Amino acid sequence: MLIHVTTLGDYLAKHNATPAVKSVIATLTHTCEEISELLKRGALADILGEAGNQNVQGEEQKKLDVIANELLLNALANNKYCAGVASEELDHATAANCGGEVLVLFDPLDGSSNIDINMAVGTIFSVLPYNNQGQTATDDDFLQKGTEQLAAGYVLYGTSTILALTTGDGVVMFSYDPNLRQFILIKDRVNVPVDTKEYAINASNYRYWLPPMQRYIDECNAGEAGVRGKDFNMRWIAAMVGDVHRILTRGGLFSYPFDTKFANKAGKLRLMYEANPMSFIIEQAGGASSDALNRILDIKPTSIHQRVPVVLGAKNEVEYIKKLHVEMG
Ligand code: AFP
Repeated sequence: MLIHVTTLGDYLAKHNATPAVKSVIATLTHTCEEISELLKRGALADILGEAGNQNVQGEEQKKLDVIANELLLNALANNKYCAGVASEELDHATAANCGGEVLVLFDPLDGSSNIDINMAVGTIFSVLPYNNQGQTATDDDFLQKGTEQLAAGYVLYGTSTILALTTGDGVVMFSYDPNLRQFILIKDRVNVPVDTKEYAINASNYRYWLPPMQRYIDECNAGEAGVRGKDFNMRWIAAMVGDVHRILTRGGLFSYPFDTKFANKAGKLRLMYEANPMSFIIEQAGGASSDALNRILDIKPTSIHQRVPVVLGAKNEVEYIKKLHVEMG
């Protein structure tokens, strides 16, 4: 029996994105296949543990952070359409091919604290237009609003390897078939319900949050007897890719809100490698994304490693959290 499947290649061939966008998506996803293979072998591939150095954000790098970063960098450097690359793990953007048409940004290994405990991690990517063709790309070329993104996606390395992708025309989802060595289409219209009874937040930071966020979580936790009139469930994967994937699969609300834990950080998540691509995906699936007050995709970046508070998922919850922030000041 011949079963017809749509591979990522089939999907891209029919899709009306530019050749440059299709080509970098193919390069990114091929490299993610390699990362997925390494993760499957784990300790046997000597990829677990610390790399012994810190990234630009002062965070300890894991071996796999470094390996995934290098694999992606090398692959994109050889893609003629890619003018430059910015990574969460690099101090500055790296110029690639000055004749290129697009810039690629990525978090090579999101959720790195999960690597050594054999839990879900992911790769997040974003594609922007390159507006200085013929010149060498610099950090400044990357400082574009999220609304400018041509494509965004993530690969979740979980019990199976999943790709979620948008080029601004809805969200599609693929599952990697290790036998065929191909991503196979599993959902062609992903939809995030406007309401939910499930939230994801690192509640150990409660004392550092602003009062409106404390109030929101208090109200959720008061359940049916409280003002929300319903019981909420809580989940936290400690890898944004995993939490966003759950929201794309069964709905929900995710937040890494503003907190006062670290004086120089407005939140933990990076605008350009995490918040923008995930916000593009969530909005394209019918959800909403904000920094609690403003739409993430409208933020004009001032630095490639900028951090932002993030509230995303079910539209009505994102709106409700904004209302609390407006009312409570
Ligand atoms: P890394 O980018 O360092 O792997 O961190 C992952 C992450 O930015 C995001 O994916 C998680 O939602 C969040 O951190 C988890 O943070 P906590 O460890 O504070 O819960």
